[in-house]
Amino acid sequence: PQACGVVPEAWRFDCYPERGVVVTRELCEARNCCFIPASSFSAPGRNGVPWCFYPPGFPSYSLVSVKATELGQTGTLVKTVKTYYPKDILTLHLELLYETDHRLRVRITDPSESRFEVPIAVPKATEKASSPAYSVELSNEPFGIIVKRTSTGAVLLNTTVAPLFYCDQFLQLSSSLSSQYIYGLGEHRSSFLHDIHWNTLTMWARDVPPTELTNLYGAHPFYLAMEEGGTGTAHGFFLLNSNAMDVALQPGPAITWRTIGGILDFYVFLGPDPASVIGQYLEVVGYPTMPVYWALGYHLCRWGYGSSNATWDVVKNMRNYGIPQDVQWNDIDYMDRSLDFTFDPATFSTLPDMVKDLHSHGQRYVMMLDPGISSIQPEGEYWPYDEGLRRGVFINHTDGSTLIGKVWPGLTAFPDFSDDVTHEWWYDNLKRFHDKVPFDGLWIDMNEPSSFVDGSTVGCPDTELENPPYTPGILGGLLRAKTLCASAVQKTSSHYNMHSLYGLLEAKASACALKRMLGKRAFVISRSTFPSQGQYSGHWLGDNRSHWKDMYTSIAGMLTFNLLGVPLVGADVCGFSEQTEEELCVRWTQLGAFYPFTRNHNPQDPPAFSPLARSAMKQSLLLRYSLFPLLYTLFHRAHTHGHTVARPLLFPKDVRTYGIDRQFLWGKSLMVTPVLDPGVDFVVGYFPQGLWYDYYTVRTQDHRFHLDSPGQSMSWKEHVFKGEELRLKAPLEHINLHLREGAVIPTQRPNTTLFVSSGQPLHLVSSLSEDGSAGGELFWDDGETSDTLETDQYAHIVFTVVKVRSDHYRPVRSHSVHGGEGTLRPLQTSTLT
Ligand code: MIG
Repeated sequence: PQACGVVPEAWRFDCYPERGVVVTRELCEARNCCFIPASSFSAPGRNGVPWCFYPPGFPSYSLVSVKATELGQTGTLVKTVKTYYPKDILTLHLELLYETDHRLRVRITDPSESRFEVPIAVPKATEKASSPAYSVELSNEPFGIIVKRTSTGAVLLNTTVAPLFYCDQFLQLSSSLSSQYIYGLGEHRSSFLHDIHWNTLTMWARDVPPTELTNLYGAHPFYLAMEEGGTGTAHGFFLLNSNAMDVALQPGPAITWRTIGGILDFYVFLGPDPASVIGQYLEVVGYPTMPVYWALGYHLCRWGYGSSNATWDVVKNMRNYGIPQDVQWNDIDYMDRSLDFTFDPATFSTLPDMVKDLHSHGQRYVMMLDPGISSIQPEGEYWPYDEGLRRGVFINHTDGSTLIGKVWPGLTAFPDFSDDVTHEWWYDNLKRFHDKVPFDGLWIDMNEPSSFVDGSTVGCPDTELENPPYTPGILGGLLRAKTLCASAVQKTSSHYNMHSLYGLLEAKASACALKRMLGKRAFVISRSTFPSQGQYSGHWLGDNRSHWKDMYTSIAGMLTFNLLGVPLVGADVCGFSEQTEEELCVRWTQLGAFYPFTRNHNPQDPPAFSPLARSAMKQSLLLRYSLFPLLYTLFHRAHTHGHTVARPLLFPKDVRTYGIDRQFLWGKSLMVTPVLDPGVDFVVGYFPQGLWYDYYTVRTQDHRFHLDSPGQSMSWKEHVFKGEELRLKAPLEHINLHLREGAVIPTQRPNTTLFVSSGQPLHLVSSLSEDGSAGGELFWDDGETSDTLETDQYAHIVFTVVKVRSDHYRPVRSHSVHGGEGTLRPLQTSTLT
């Protein structure tokens, strides 16, 4: 092909993305692509300029007819030249849906045969948007869609940059990006701001300790983008597709979505600010659930307590030291021979008593369940399997036999949570177990699903689903690596299509069962996740290590899951694998006190450390508990408006904040600047423009800002930041917190459980802006009844500080938006002082 040389490196779209192939000129030209070894050193393929790329004019689809519809437009796409992959679909149906003024949906489907679509409920528009913030241009030859922001003319999407592929098992769509500022695209271990320098992010649920450039436990094909030009405007893009896929970022800036099934069904969200982009995305996939209050307390867990008495001892120790703890957990070692819905009759014989003791202290109990159900117990001895077989709940091979894999209990079958029959069976199992051990919530692990044998004990058939013409860059190189056969049969569709939905559907089954059984809000924490997960569960970030680096990357993970609609998220505090050290564990407990979900997992509970460390940990947990009214209110905002709880320090007008992931906010006002390095007693933080108060001093009414440099205390009034870095004091027992101007936040005197602290008087902490005003709010209810909003059993109070003449007294006015003495059924009644 001619004109290869005119394609700038940054705009070369990979024509040979297959791994494990040395791409030669011959192979490349057989695809009618350009072959130019890149000028700068880079290996051909993954992490550099592709040597084999599409020439301008590579055959693609043409748009042959367009007509207006009630909601937008439809059109037909045709193609005459086949691609180098099998089963091109040469005629396609295009549908543009102007769903709201801020949301455009585009669907490209096969008009002659229906294809797999992700089984999650999305809103159905009934009317075309009347004044959309976007305009759509269609290019006919080659076909492409160009979406612009009407107000600025910014191009948000332009799919004409590379050919469109639509083969049965290879669908590829490329687009220019409006800037290099891309966030989201979980689940990966990376910085919060993605690197677009030839960075391919693969999605396919996988059990693996978080590693860079590897597909991890969850799949989230959504990104948030800040637009170029300092306008501060943001938009979002969501590809509603669950198949294994690559998302290739390149410096163009451009993106390529390469998925091996389903349809192309995507949304563009117009924002215009990052928060509203996220809200618009969550309008589609669902707002996160309102957590039960104790979900926000401190959780302790360990793999290998070994006995219920050892577990109980930890709880008692925590009580003796007066360290807050709401929830005690057990890992798989509570089970009898790792069998779900059993407990070890010898080592965990006192488990029911321990749980009762927790309850009598206002504490809760959560234990692990794995999806694999042992298939090798003698008939009549293990109800979950026997009954599961009877009801046909397990995933099968194509020949109808039960697929058997291997997990902790040995050989196991896997429940198909895409089937309602399975939900009923899951409920029955939970109920039977709950009659023995009255647990309060569930920890669902290994639900990628993970299996220690690839595919099944008898392998997998050699079919197109098992060996697709193209396999994205998944770890292990095969779809079945450490999981089930792709060809396995589930009620809704093949495992090939359903794999990455396993954790979502198990969480849904678990949350629904808990709610039905306990009559309250369900608590579920899931390892594998998919869009809309937040409706059913929270997430922990998996098997991190006790390393400083892992503590740092947890912030990006937490922020990313917040923008993906799973705000109840945190990493294993102090690290999961390897041995933690005291200093690390203190710093991590401080940071963890500001994870929306804070759980210490492994042999490193606070009482295990020196008095100094223990007291520092205790202080940070008390601090968290004192902020519970704020945290709870933020979760209410997430639940009702799709807001984030932990939020990036992303100030749209300040490009210097775009990459910050060593600091973050709770809501819009409380800034957390943790220490992330060993051996230091200071930390450098960025202060965006405006007035910031040191939380500890404002809390005690002393408006002085203690600065490390230039060496003296400055009055807060003298320090309006212009957007600058500051070196802050951070001795071991201290985590820096700052309150942004204009806030009123509700707090409470802390205690060792949230049940007790929520009965303490409420206090307001306010940080006035320069004009003397401030505002905030409180949402309060009984903390555990479902749907208190719908049933009017809550209070919502708005606080405002208004300017008066006196400089010293600025009364806070509170205004009850809803509720009051009569209707309020709080956890415990609190008074406002
Ligand atoms: O193969 O249940 O991520 O938190 O302690 C390991 C044992 C299985 C992985 C979880 C981890 C848990 C561990 N599990």
